[in-house]
Amino acid sequence: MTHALILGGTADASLLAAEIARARIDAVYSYGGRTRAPADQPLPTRIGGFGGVSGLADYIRREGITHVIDATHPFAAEMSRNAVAACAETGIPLIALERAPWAKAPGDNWIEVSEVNAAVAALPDAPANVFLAIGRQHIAPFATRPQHAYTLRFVDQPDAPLPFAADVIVSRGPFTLEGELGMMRAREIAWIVARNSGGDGARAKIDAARMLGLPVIMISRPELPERPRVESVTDVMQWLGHSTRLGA
Ligand code: 3Y8
Ligand code: NAP
Repeated sequence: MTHALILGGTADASLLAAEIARARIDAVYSYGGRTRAPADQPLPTRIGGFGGVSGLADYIRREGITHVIDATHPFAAEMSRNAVAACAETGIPLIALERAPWAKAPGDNWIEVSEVNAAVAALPDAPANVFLAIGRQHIAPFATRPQHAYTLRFVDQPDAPLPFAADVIVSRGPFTLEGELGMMRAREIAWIVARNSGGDGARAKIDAARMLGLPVIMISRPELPERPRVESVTDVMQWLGHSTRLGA
């Protein structure tokens, strides 16, 4: 009997939850509790960390989880690493639903860097209007470059002082090309810092930057351990159906 755990928190995870609910497959959806009011899901939902690898392994055993789908974000590296370790420990099958990275298109002006400190170093010395489209958790390193006028974008209103003076847009996306173009023009944005999240929910800023001829400092994804990986909800449903057919 299938009882799947979806490690969620992305648009793809929401699409998967809808499909699993439609197929009446028994599953639970999991959020990390990063945002104040995460989107409702058509499945029983839990919110908050498990307590590391051991906490997740205990959860899997206690709840009788038969399949784990890691549909988190490519930058949710700790959750993904924990899922690999906990599924190895418990012997429960794991699959990752992970969208492909954005590929540079003709006309893109990307400066590709490996992590956020390199992104800070890639900014110009001369003061500029900089759009940091990397959320809330990893902005502190930009405090070493206070000469810039920063625009940030958060899902929720900040509940603590910012590490540097900045203007905050509160919006949870997905974002539109028109909206991104309007915002960048109105704020005379000259630089964008982004993470190569892939997917459609955040790519409008990349297309807007290309149209406006703006440089994008693109932070590449963290390394993740080897695990079975698919890019479509259909492939996950087949994986579930296949394992279910074998009575796994
Ligand atoms: C809590 C669930 C849906 C899901 C929407 C996707 C698309 C919009 C684009 C920009 C980039 C960013 C950020 C972003 C996007 C989707 C998707 C995506 C980027 C929600 C959500 C949760 C989170 C957590 C949040 C992080 C933050 C990252 C904002 C819900 C809305 C910047 C990633 O305040 C915080 O602590 C926010 C933390 C992790 C990265 C960061 O470090 O700040 N996502 N985002 C999930 C949980 O608790 O488990 O609230 O409903 C989900 C979505 N965010 O149903 O349509 O699928 O990618 N999320 C990045 O760098 O790309 C915004 O502004 O251009
Ligand atoms: P992370 O740094 O990889 O994870 C840190 C810890 O948060 C994990 O070890 C786990 O705590 C807990 N956690 C994370 N995701 C969880 C989930 N779905 N269910 C239960 N616990 C979870 O994670 P993150 O980058 O902060 O991402 C958090 C959430 O936001 C994820 O759901 C992710 O899909 C979503 N999201 C992230 C980004 C991004 O840019 N990182 C973008 C869009 C959406 P324990 O160790 O205690 O189990």
